[in-house]
Amino acid sequence: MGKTLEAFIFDLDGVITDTAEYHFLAWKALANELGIDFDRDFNEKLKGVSRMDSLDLILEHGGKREHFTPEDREKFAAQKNNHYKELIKNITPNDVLPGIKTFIEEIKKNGFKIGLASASKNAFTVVDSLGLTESFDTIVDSAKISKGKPDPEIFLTAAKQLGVKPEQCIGIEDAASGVDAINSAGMFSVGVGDHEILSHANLVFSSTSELQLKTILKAFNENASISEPLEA
Ligand code: B16
Ligand code: MG
Repeated sequence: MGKTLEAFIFDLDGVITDTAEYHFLAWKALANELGIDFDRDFNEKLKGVSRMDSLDLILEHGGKREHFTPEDREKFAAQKNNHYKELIKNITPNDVLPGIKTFIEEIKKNGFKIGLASASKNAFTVVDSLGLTESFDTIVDSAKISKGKPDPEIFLTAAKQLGVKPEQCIGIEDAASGVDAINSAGMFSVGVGDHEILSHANLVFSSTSELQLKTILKAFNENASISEPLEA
């Protein structure tokens, strides 16, 4: 028998809500203060990447990695996070990205489970402000995850918490590192955003408003029958 689908595992920033923009603004402010150029192209590399790893990438990008002590780096990360926390204070249920609420309802109506696999330590606060806490069967606590995306750990943890196998899951991501994490977890990957950036995904939609359960299920089932030998 082919694989049976049991669950959808969502990324948060850039998929459920546009906090990706707030991360960008907060990192840009810090980078500029440190005299480091920071544009949207470079910001792509930080999507889905943990706070400290993002800071290291920025310092490296500016050729300043060796200029600062671990204490300085902790201070910079805290500064960025405080700025980010200010920016997300005004999040309301109206900030859920277009199409996501209906998509989640459709998933639930069809009896699939829903998990959240966000690298953000602010995920619980953001989901709460969006009024979506009850929509998730499980939310992974990123503080308990030791390896960031593209490592599959966070997606595997979400599947485990849901009590399903990775191959029974579909992961949804806006970041290349997140798509790679889903693929390494052995799940079916759906990307939302730029087709070129998300070229490793099994299926890509240009925006959240285009997410279609029917199309995803069809692609998942086709993929399942290709990747498993047919029964005699
Ligand atoms: P925090 P996701 C990720 O969330 C963001 O994409 C990434 O830009 C951010 O650095 C990371 O969370 C850590 O966030 O500083 O709030 O702990 O896309 O995995 O939902
Ligand atoms: Mg994301």
